[in-house]
Amino acid sequence: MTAATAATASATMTASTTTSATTERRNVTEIHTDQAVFPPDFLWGAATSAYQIEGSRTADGTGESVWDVFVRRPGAVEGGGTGAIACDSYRRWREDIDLLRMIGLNSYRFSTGWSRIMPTGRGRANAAALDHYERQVDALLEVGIKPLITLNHWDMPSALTPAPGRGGWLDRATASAFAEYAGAVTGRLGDRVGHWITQCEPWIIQLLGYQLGLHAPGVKDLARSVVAGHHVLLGHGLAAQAIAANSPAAQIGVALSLFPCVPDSDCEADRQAAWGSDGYVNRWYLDPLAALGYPADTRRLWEGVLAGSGAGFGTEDFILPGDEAVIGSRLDFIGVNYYTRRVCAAAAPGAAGPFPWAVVGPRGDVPRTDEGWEIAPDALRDLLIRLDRDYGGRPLVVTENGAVFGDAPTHDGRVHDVRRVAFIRSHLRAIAQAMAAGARVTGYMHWSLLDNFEWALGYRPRFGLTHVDYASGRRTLKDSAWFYRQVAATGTAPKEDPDYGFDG
Ligand code: IFM
Repeated sequence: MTAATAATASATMTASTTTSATTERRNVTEIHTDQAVFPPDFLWGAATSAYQIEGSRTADGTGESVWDVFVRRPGAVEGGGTGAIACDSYRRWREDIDLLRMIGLNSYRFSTGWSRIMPTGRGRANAAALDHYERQVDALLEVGIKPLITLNHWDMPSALTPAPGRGGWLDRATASAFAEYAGAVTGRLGDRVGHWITQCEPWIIQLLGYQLGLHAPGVKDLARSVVAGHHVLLGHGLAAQAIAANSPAAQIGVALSLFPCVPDSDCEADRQAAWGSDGYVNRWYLDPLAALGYPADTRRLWEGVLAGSGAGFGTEDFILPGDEAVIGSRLDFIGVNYYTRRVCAAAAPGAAGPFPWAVVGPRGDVPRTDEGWEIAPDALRDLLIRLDRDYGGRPLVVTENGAVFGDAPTHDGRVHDVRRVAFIRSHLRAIAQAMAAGARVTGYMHWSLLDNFEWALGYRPRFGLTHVDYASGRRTLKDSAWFYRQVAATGTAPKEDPDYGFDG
């Protein structure tokens, strides 16, 4: 995408929205910066999640999670992978902290296991699991690493899903159960942890967990997925109240999977398609969280989908009076999980499916990760500028950004993942450009510290700064980790791919 088309897309979005929190506009074509220098208090971190790295699924009285159940479905996970061992981090967490120290990071985003702490979903919290995370938090703080804790990174207690296709986020009461859990964790750790991320990727939970059935709990029901998505957001609002009660100074946010939606062409139909897709993927979550209420255009879309599907209910049946106020009651920062963009065109006349757009790109010979995702750092720059403009200038934390590159250790024992180095460098420069344009970006958490369990894709895709040999659990810092170490140490992202010294 050229700067000119980015500016056009950005302008289109602004012109179409009626909910913009600020009238200030910035012209992305005017950004020029050769110096990617970050402020001294910038959070340099890496991210993981409990189910993806921990293993030890029954340790310390851990309860069964929806993922423990889902991985048993034949064919649910590529290669038959499960979270039984993963990176063995529930036992090897001290080694993981050593990795963070070796990379020189000052922050670490990880999640507490929901089903470990609330084994039966509700009621008494499991003290042994809280002790475990308390030890981890204290050890991080001791070495000067700030913990950013995610509360729901998808390992809901299976006790909250009483039967296939029932319960979970389909059930309004799950939002209260989640707030109980948030209260239990922050009751123990709220005096020491400054950043809380309630939900990880509400859209992905709704899409993969309830619309397409590709993630736990494996529900495949478009109409009811909208109900689930609403309850995830309601859960954020209720949890935020519980966190604030225990930790008044806490910074509370949500990690949103944000995919900039850009039109395939300049024609009006494609621009409308991109805006519609943006509502479905991004604004449906951002707007209510930022106290703007659900966007009217996407709500109309869902009304049409629900009516057309014969669901027998409309949005007013589950978005109850007062819900939007709860959802929008607290958002101190926006967590940005950015991987790639969506190129959208108007759906072909007569095309099957409920949505009036089609994701048609990227087209042609664009740079891609080993998973085929387009590498598009400029879209991150534009996204950050837009978030700053449209959502009240809130602080933005890049809570995830990363890529699948399959590099393995070579004869010299090192992992020369030079494409990940280039990926990190280009995305950091994009962030710096957004900051130069005024966006308040306060941190960058690379996904991920470790190669780990990539959900339905199992252990094949490798996202880590650290290579994990799953048979032995052995960790090897990749070249990208050494590069990132230089960045964190100097607070500067170089313009060119570096000739980095790997002394380690
Ligand atoms: O591994 C996931 C993570 O759990 C949520 N965000 C996207 C990552 C890569 O797919």
